[in-house]
Amino acid sequence: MAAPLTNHACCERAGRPQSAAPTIMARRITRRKFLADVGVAAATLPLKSLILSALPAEDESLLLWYDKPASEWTEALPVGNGRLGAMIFGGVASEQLQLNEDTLYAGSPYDPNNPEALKALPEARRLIFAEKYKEAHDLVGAKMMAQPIKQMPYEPVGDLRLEFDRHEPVFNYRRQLDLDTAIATVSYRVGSFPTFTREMFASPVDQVIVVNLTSNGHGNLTFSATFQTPQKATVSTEGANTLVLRGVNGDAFGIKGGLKFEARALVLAQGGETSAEKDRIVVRGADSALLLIAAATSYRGYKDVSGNPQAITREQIRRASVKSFASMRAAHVREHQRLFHRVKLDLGRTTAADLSTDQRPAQFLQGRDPHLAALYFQYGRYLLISSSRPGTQPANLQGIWNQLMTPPWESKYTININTEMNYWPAETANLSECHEPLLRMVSELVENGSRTARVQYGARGWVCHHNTDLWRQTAPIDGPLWGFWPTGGAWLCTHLWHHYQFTNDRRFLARAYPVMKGAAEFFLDTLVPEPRHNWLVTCPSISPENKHPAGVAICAGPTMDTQIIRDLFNQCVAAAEILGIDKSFAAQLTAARQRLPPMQTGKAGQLQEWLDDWDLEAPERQHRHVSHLYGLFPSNQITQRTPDLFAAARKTLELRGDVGTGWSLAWKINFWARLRDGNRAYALLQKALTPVYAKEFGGGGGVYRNLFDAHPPFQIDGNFGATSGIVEMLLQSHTGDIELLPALPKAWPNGSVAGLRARGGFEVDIVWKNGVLDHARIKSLTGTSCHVRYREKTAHLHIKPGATVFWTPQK
Ligand code: FUC
Repeated sequence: MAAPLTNHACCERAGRPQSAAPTIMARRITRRKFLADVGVAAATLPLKSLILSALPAEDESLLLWYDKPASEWTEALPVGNGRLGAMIFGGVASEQLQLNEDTLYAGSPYDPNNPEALKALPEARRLIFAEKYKEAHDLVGAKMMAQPIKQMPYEPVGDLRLEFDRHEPVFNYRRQLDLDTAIATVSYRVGSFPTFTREMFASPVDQVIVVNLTSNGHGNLTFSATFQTPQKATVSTEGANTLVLRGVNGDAFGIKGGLKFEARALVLAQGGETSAEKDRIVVRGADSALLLIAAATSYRGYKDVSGNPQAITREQIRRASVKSFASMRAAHVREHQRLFHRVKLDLGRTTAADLSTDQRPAQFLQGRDPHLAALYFQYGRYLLISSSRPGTQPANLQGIWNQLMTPPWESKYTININTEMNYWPAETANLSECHEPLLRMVSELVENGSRTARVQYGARGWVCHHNTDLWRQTAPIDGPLWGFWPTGGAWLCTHLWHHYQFTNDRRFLARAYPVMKGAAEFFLDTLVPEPRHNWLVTCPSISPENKHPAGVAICAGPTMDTQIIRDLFNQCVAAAEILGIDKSFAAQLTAARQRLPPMQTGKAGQLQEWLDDWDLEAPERQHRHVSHLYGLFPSNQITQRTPDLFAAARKTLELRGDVGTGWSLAWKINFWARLRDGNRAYALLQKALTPVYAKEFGGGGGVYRNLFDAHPPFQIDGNFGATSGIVEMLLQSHTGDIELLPALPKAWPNGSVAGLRARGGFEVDIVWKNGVLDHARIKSLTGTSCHVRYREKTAHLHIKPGATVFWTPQK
């Protein structure tokens, strides 16, 4: 993990003015009409502008579109380049781009480790083994939690506001996000004026957000641009055409803000007049205008805040301003499509797919819109590309999109499920590069994690509990019910191994190995024998956030911990062998692994969540976390090759039921796919796609109008989890075999997918007809041999890297 890592120089709504609702003439505008209008607009313009406004040939099926502006944040459309994000509202009188930069968190480097924890540790263990759980919970809460007990929130930069003079009456309004080009477009006609069009994107190539305003007439564009922000910041102008927002980040939970940030917008109008007025740039009578928006903070790393955001944003704007809109647009689309085009999914299309996006979930629930599942799948890929690129911060609870100074759960990294879920589709849905920010974050946790291990446990190695933030903090937060869980860092380490499994990148493994080894060392030092069987267990720990019959979560050796540690130890042993190093350490791990508790089946035939058979007496039987099924997904410890555990896992899921928050439903799609029950996985996908804005919505998971997943509130993990679940229905490779269509639901009798990835270094295309595999194509990226399976048919294939093999089992 020591590879040089790019250092990217990279409001609360209440009380902030909202865009006045424009009068929208309620006439539905079709995509054809939209393109025709834009085309007409282009036809009346000089050649240069014509190139600027022409929409390219695009995959028509991958649009989110609406016939009204967004009236709330979860209706706005997200664009992002991994680092910079914008939520675009598409207002007519007033456009709002709510802006984020991925290093703008509150606080500064800090040390929350609790020096009293180590003294309390033996007593906490004694109480737990004496079954005095409530007393142990109180002790852990009083003596062993981080100080402060919260981590730092992710914060917004502010909004770019555009106020337009012509806004009534509006005809032919349409706004869309094209997943294929990663461009958001707003288009409408005002009265007898011709069509106004805005194209907007966040360029990963030029590191700016680009807004291009056109109108198909001369001198029609009159507007002002300004910044608004809930931050401690000032808005000023430079020259006649530059807006500057300059501020400092917030303090939080007693930690002082230590970051400076700056956003700049350069307004380049063609024709008309541009001038600066106090805190705004005013454009009058222009033909078109190009806005370039840059934002950066002084964050240079988790212990370095010495960057110069002014120099960074000036330079980014300077570089972009010498390029034409057309060339920036083309470079942006090319870079997006380099990643996005790797996977195609066709599940069939009906006329329901022509409806505006907010009407489609209801159709999907009626079984009338199979295409929405494909759109949702590709939206997950779009969101990962837009929120996580090499060199950026990993996607947090909201990806990179957040408008609040105090967002839910601080919009940071919850690593007892949510952050991992964000990255489940990274390898399988062919976006391996987008995994990089998470993999780098794991290595960045080692320093603070080693301090937590030493200070709080007197242990070697490193540990991270159930959350981390920009500052890579690792101590237990929130309280013992949620936070006293030492296995978060270990779970993240399994991502290092998975990346290797999919890529066969031995050099990466060599860099990752010390990180994995450090995580394992922590457990060699802190696992303790439990009194009944002498099994080695974590203690204190919790089965994430779930209370057992004593009414607290604190316990010893929850099943999930053992499963994660078993994976970590196995993966370290395998990595050491591949790398030809560390034999004696591997032997220690093998010996310790043999003393871990086995997975146990309880009195209802379920997989036990805890060492004791408590599941039926636990107070929240339908709890959203199904932590002990980590062994089923994402791990491969429970498969058809372990039939008793496989049946017990199924029983556990049946007992839990199908209710859940957004991410919980998404996890269950993956579980049912691994249990090879495609119809049940599909039923969960339907729940995940329930419109939360429908009157009949009963709570617990679903989607907003912009197809963001609802916990509720918005949390992006459910988007990524469902994307992963759709892959798991079509292709699995966790048993060593490449399994084709392991959980195909009846709802998708005919279809095809191209470009999914399988462990071992393969890319897989699958075509099916009438519910049966027609053929598959397996391309070797780095692997040389694989075992392919479709139902009971199997084949062993030898494939040279770069070569493709065609497989038709029936014929
Ligand atoms: C965990 C979950 C909550 C929420 C939060 C961000 O604590 O139990 O449901 O997703 O993370």
